[in-house]
Amino acid sequence: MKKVLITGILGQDGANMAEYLLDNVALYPEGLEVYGMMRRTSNVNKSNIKAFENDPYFNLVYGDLTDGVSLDKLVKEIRPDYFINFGANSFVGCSWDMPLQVFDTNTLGVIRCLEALRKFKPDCRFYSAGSSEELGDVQYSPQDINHPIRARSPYGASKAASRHLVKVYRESYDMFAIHSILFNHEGVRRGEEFVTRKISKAVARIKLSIEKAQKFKPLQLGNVNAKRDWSDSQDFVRAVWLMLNQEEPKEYVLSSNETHSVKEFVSLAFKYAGVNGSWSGKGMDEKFKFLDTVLAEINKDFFRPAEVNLLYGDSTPAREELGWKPEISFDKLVQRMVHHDLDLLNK
Ligand code: NDP
Ligand code: GDR
Repeated sequence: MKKVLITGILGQDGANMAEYLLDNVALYPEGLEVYGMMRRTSNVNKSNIKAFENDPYFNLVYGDLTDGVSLDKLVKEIRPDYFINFGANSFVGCSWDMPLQVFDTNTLGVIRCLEALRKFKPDCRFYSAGSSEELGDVQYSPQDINHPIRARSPYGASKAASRHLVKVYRESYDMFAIHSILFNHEGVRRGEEFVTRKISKAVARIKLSIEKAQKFKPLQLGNVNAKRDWSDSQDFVRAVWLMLNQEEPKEYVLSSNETHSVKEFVSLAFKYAGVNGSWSGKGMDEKFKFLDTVLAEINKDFFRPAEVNLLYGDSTPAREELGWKPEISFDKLVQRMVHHDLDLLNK
């Protein structure tokens, strides 16, 4: 029986990873059991795991990346064959407001996972999610695994530090431990404060208001000229599993190999909701409008103290060496997110 322990199970990637493995249990004749770790909160939101929470091969367990005792206990009791660390404070925007908490979770949390494995299950294969935010003010495009670390946020710095730690444990203790550079990835399980989900939810709300001839507040955004390399999380979890099952622990970039602006995402989202509009104006006066109706506008509250202006990845090695191929295009991703949020509102 292969046992997989996943942190961040209530988040986007943790839930998608668990669902992918549970959907493919039949591929593992020796058996596969998934353990999803959640932290204790007063008001738990289990919406991302609703589809598989009662699966016989799934177990929900408590633990916290800021608490090494809980991680030691889980590793000792479960004795996982794979440990996938998707748990993090993953919102770049808040990382200037709580840098210590971000480092505690994202960096010390990774040491705590590695220490638990080193002490109690050193042959377990460990994966920790790294980020294109580590690359920061990029020096060349597209960015590959050799791009220098130039983080622009406490979040980016916390992930960069964790990358070094994973390398140190891999080389010092001969552990199968990898960290990979993940460019942005989204989907219908995406948290609502991230820009793609914020847009798809607002577009659905505005579409419904227009249909009902009701007043609405335009979508409020920060830097709409930022460019990101957006993929679907469901494509990425397949690649993470391939990475964990390579012979040698090699690290990769995962990306769509395309870059699009926040503005493009907004235009496409309204298009898939059947709402016409276009961008006009400059700087703080930039607006997305249909005739005189403002659908989206700029709000200074959503700007960051420092911005990563352009992310554009090169995942050719992952495609060639792992045989991974993303299946969901940028257009399809936007369409799925908008249609999902329209369906939620129409329920
Ligand atoms: P989410 O924010 O959706 O999920 C993160 C999860 O981590 C949440 O469920 C959260 O719990 C949990 N968590 C937070 N703090 C702790 C803690 N102290 N102990 C245990 N669990 C904790 O992120 P994603 O799923 O999108 O991302 C997964 C990983 O990939 C993260 O490490 C992220 O930084 C990284 N990443 C993501 C990218 C993306 O575009 N999605 C790109 C690059 C990297 P709760 O639900 O209770 O808040
Ligand atoms: P990011 O994602 O910071 O790239 O981190 P986010 O969706 O928050 O921002 C993307 C870009 O959009 C700009 N932006 C806004 N962002 C938000 N959240 N809200 C707004 O209103 C808004 N307006 C413009 C941002 O400034 C930024 O340029 C994500 C997270 O998943 C990280 O965990 C992960 O490591 C990186 O992707 C790769």
